[in-house]
Amino acid sequence: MLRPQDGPTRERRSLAGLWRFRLDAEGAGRAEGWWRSPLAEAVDIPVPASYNDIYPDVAVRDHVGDAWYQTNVWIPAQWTGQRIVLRFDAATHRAIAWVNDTEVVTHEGGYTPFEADVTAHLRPGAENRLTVVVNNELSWATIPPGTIEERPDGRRVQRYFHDFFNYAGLHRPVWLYTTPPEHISDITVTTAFDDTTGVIGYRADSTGETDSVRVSLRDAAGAEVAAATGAVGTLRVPDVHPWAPGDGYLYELEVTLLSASGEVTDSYRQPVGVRTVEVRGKQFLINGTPFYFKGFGKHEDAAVRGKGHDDVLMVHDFALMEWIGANSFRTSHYPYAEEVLDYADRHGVVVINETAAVGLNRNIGGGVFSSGERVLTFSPDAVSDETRRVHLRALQELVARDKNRPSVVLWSVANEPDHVQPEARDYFAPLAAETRRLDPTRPVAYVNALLAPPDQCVVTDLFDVVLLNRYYGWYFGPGDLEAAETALETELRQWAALHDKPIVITEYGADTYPGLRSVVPNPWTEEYQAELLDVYHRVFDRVDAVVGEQVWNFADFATTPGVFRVDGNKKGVFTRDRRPKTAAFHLRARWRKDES
Ligand code: GCB
Repeated sequence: MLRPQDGPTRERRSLAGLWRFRLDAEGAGRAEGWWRSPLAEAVDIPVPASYNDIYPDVAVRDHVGDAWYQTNVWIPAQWTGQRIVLRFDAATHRAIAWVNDTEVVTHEGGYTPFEADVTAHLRPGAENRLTVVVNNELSWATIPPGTIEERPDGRRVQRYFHDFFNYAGLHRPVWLYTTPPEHISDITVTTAFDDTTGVIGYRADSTGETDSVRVSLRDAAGAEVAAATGAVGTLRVPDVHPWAPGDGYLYELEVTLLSASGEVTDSYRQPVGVRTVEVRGKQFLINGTPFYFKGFGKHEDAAVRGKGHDDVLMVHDFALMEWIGANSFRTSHYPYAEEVLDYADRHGVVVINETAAVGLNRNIGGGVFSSGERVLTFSPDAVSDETRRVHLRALQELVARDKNRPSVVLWSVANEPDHVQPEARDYFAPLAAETRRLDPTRPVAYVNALLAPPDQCVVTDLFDVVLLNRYYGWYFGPGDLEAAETALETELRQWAALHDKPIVITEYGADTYPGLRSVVPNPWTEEYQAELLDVYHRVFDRVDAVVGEQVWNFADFATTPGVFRVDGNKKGVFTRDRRPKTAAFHLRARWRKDES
């Protein structure tokens, strides 16, 4: 799916700003047709942002159900004759949109874009009304899943099994953009090397029947290095400058659509990073060179704006990651804003790209393991065939969105699902197969939680890389780092003996209250976090199959309240306002030790 872009044949308009907003817990708006007139009893709401923390009101923060957004937009008369598209970069977790009185699009899933051709419904040269209802309810038929508790007093409370706050709303930009009626609808690129020559396969999809396609590849200085005609083809670039970790070198592929008479109908510029990814035995190779992941599991999370995308915070986070020596991160636990992936592409930051399939496990709740009898996760009343259909669709949308990104080196289909119940295999086999079919160029993995010893996992052989979240010394044996060191090493060696696959530790860490200090390593102190990380690092350095370490978490983040959480999850190496804890300096010393 192409992003909106300005260019000789296209124009885009951001709809960021203050919209009108109204909560609708009873769902009256759908029956009463609230899109037909100016939203009554509305307050201002900023877009993009999560709505939950904008007002000091528990009814807003903990709202369950519909929330209505509305704005008015002037459409320039010059847009007449163009195709006009309304695009939401995300609406969490589902939405319906109307232009004036007409419903134009509906979408399920809170973290991938969707759009509608609204040419027939907008009036150019006039003011138009745009209304969106966003709904945040989670069930066993949603990704992520959840359940709604009906209280005796009539309140409905959302429960979920993931450990981050269920922020909702229009978190990401909303656009109106134009394309010519006949236009480029999609571009796919793949890259390889023939010795020092870059080989770029491309495919341009378009709507016009009689059009022809011309492509031109320019280097970062703007010089053309290859060109071709035809909707499908291959370009060769001698002495190619590869995209590599730490070196986000991008070429630009300009695709031009020509009419039968040779006039330019449409054009689109697609960034291209030339690189390869391969899993060979226990190694993870980027451009044929073993790669070691250093970095974090992150969240899109900040005070007030919740999951609202913000360029200020994004650039700051990337700057802190560079300061600390990180070369990678995981989009735990949902696809991040496209601006974030753009930045990673341009700066050579490596990304493990994850779907929003978090919490597919009835034996863990919010990172905390239940101690009782094991319950069934895969069953008609929990994770069912319907869940799998929604999950599959989420995967398809993620690959469609991010398939051309050099930063993305691995798809993560789920975080910590139940991988022990035999039915897990039937659930994940088609998802792994479909991801490979959609994208044969990248490895596929799922993220494993410590539910059982390695030989009891029924799905690892379906995947290419072993991704492990481990909490020895925290949830398992809190306070005992000696035991943690032994248990971690024993387990990692078991994985390495069972599977000829690389291992990345995608989570390890300890909750840490900033400013709490101790001369002996006590849980929750800054010293304990730093020492726990040091212990893990000693083990990683002794086990060859380990090809990466991503600390949980980059920064403290909001969760549902609970006795295990102090104003949110405190496993951040940085606080929520991005101040370093002691562990940050330990990580920096380790991750930048090769620099003089
Ligand atoms: C996990 C989850 C993550 C939690 C973390 C924790 O295993 O993947 O979402 O936040 O543990 O801190 O409990």
